[in-house]
Amino acid sequence: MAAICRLKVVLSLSLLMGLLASCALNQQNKAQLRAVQDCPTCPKLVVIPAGHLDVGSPLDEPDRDLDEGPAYQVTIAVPFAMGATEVTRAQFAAFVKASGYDAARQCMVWTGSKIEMVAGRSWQDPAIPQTDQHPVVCVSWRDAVAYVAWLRKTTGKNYRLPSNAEWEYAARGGTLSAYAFPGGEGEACAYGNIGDETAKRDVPAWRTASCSDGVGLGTIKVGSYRPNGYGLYDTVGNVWEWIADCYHPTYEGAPNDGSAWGLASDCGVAFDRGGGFSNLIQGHLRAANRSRAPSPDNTAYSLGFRVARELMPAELSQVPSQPSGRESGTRVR
Ligand SMILES: [Ca+2]
Ligand SMILES: [Ca+2]
Repeated sequence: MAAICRLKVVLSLSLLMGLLASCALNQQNKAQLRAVQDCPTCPKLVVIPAGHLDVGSPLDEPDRDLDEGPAYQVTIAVPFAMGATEVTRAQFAAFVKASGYDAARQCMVWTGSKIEMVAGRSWQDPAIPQTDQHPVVCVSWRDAVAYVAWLRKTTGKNYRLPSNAEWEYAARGGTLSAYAFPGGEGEACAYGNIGDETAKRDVPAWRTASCSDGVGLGTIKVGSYRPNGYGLYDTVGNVWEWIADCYHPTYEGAPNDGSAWGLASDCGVAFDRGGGFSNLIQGHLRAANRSRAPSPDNTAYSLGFRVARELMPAELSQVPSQPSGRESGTRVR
């Protein structure tokens, strides 16, 4: 009888140790889902935590535009994934090769004295030197939407363009200041390829930031500068990025759940975020700034996009819990 009891104790201890080991493994797995990539040519994604943010700029922010207000609180209730970088030429080329998609064949480019629409310019020939690892440019909103639709079809995962609220929330990376990086505009050159003193050498008449990022008139390989607090690269500069939403001239009536406020194709007016290598006005590098595009068919040599994707239930269960305070993006009112 005593032997049987000892056996029970040993078995119970083994069971307990097994459960503890299982719990530890689950904790380890939970801590692992910070990045996702669904195929070798798919964009690398990083997990953006749930949280909340006052989207838009406060009334006293220098250089603010009217379309950045009124600031309103958004709650991102569920973590989601977002491209760590802008979509590259190689990634877009994989889509075109597999699908036969016919992308835009005209583009706004610098022609030596001004920026103008030029027939025949395209993502393959955007009038600036590029490698496969540079961001794809000269793609319209419709081209970007076609790309994410193809990703949905080939991966079975819910890819889409980021909503305006998602983009600003993710691009801020937990910051609340006018610029989503420390030190103000003079430090922007550490975080992205912007209209800088290098660009001024290419086009002396341009107004530029007072720092040097080493790149003049053109793009650079994605991920070349410091990431933000969520691990996103080039949310400052390199290329502007298409947003899913319809453009509204103010935020009056915008949804509070982080979803897109209609689609650009619904209203015929699109917009983009983050500034680019050729945009030199201080205001464009602010986290709340957005740039209206007359049509979803617009294209420009400094305009590309990044993707967003909803996380699957099994992935959501592995998202690590949020460090205290990082999710909060509400300004003191
Ligand atoms: Ca630059
Ligand atoms: Ca960018």
